[in-house]
This record gives sequence, C-alpha cells and structure tokens, in this order.
Amino acid sequence: MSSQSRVAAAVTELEIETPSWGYGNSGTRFKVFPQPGVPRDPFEKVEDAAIVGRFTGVARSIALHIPWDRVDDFSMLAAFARERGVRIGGINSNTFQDEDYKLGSLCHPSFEVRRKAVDHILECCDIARQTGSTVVKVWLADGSNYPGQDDFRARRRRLIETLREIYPALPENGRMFLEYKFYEPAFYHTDVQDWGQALTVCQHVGERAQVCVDTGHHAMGTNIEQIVSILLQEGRLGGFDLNDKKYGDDDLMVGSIDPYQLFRICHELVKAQADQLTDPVAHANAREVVYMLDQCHNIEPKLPAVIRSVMNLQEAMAKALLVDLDALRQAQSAGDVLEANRLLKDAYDTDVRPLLASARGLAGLPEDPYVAYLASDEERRRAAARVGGVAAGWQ
Ligand code: PSV
Ligand code: MN
Repeated sequence: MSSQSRVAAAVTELEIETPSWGYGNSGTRFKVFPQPGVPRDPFEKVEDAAIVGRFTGVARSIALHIPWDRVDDFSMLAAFARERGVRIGGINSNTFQDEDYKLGSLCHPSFEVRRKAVDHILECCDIARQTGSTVVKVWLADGSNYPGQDDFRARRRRLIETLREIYPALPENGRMFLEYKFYEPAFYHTDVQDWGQALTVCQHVGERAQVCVDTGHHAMGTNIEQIVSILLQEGRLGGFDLNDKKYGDDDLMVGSIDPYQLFRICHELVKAQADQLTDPVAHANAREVVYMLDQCHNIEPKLPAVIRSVMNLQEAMAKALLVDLDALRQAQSAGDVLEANRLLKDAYDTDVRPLLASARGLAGLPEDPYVAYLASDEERRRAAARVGGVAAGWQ
C-alpha cells in the first residue's frame, strides 16, 4: 500500500466522538449567546450528531453528560441513536453544579457529600450499561481556594477510596477515565491537577482506570505530546477531550490556534501504533484511545464548527501519518538533529487536503464536509423545526 493510500484509509477510519453539550448553548461565564435551531433535548442532540456523522463519515459517536442529558429511558435513547447510525460514547459525570459540592465532591471532607458524588457516578456506570457505552468519565472541580483550607493527602486518600468503590460498577470491559485540570474553578489547589496525579490515582484504582487528556487543561508552554507519550508507555491513556486554547481553558475548536501542537500529539499516537514489537503496551493503548471533542461554540454556528473540528483533527492525523518513521529513526540514531526535525516539519507542511478530499470522495462522502453542510438545507431546517421549548444549555 502506498503511503498516500495508507494515510487515506487511516483517516477515513479514524473514529471521533462529539460532545452532546457542544450542540447546546454554552459560552463564557460572562455571556452565552443563544443560537437558532439548538436542540431542546438529548434526542435532538443525537440528531445533530447524526448530521455531523453523515457529512464527515467519521464522527459517529456522541458523549453524554449527566444530569444534562438525563432521559426517562436510556435504552430508548441508545436505540434512537442506533437508528441514525450513532453510538453512545463516554458518559460524563457532573459533580460540579450542586450546592453540596461547594467544598468538593469525591474529596469532600464530609462522608455524606462523598456518598452523594459516588452515587451519582454509580448512576453514570448504570447509564453506560443501558446505552452500551464503555467509558465513564470523571472530571472533578474539587480543590481549595486558600492555603490551609484542607489537607492534600487526606483529600487524595478520599479520592482513591471513592474511585475504588466506583470501579467495580463499570460495565464489563468498561473503562474509567480520570480527567485532570490544573486550576479552575478552584484557584489555590486542584485535587486532580495534572497527568502525574491522574496517573498515580488510576494506578491505585485498577487496570481499566485511565487518564483523559483535555488539551485545554495545561499551563501555557506545557509539552502535551510528551505527556501523551508517557501515558501511552504506561498503557494509561484513555482518551482526549480535544479543543484548543490561547490563554486558559478556552474550549476553542481543536487545531484552530495551534495546529502544529495537534500534529505533534498525533505524531506520538501514530508512532505508538507503529511500535507493535518494540512497545506492545503503547501500541495496544494507542489503538483504544478515544478522540472526543470537548468544545464550546458560543459565537460561531455550532454544527459547522463541529464539522471543521473533525476536519482539523483528520488533517493533523493525516500529516502525522505522512512522517517517514524509518528515516526519522535513522536520523535520530545518527544524532542528525536537523534531518530529524526536517522530516517532521516537512510532513506537517504538506497540504493533505486534496488527499483527504479524494479519500472522502472514494468513500461516497462529500469531499469537503464543511462546504457541503453549508450548501445543504440543514441549518435552515433545524431552525425551522426547533421553535419553542427550551434550548439545551449547561445548566
Ligand atoms: C471541565 O473543564 C471539562 O473539561 C470537563 O470535561 C467537563 O466534563 C466539561 O469540561 C464540561 O463542559
Ligand atoms: Mn474536558
């Protein structure tokens, strides 16, 4: 197989998950700008995901966030999704919007509050089982605002204990993802602040506890691709919450600010996939990684933004697949700094859009999903159909 057709095949097979909350109205803490045609319930969010899946061919699963996406009958929601070619992806827990969680959830000093948070995540495990999902995701807003407010080790002990209690309730072969974030909403310390914390906690919890890397959750200048490589080597990279940032946790479209960083992350994943013999752990781990978008479309129209994001990720992945890994290894072992860097940079500088367009065409998809979506009637149709009711948001 030529490198071009290998790239085309890999990119048209890349599975991408979209977030139900990305279809709803969301924004900054200053203002959420409502848009026409926004879904009013989880079923309509699934319809939007199905549209993205139809135009891109690769984004066919939708992550849910509980309680935002609570319905009376989850197996019905899953069946509704299936009929539209959509799968239910990760079940995201929410222990950050209840009065009781002022001082934390799983790390809270009070047993009763921890119990409530555990029960909520157990419910998420149950929802995963009912919807055929294999991932339950935990992101905690837990932390403190003032030095002395609570004890780091006591809180970490509570975290490990509660996650160990939840772990056996995962669906069979299900995985628990623990997501880190260095600050916000807590400003002095965050209980799961970085990959090292998330990794060591996962190691205490169980083999199927893995780390979720939200690309927006790092301090500026952090080398995210190195974090990805370490997690892969440990077999603990669960998945990504993909987005882009300029300053904080900005939740902008993936690849919109720093596409070179996205390419470098993809390069680590591609290398791990190729390392079957030299690093079987990283190889196996790279094959199970979930590529989810965790974005917020406040001023830009939502569906076109999701479609652009999917295309941005495909482009970064295609470029990473073009890196000549044999030549790269040779340059590395010869200590040829410039040649090694040139191999990477040349792949990044390749315009892969024509290649992706023809791969999509061959697969019976629109060559440019974004342009095809804009030319379609979908935007008008959704706005006309969804009049009245309450548009979904993150409250
Ligand atoms: C937290 O900032 C986060 O990235 C987590 O993934 C949450 O579940 C999500 O955002 C909610 O928007
Ligand atoms: Mn996230």
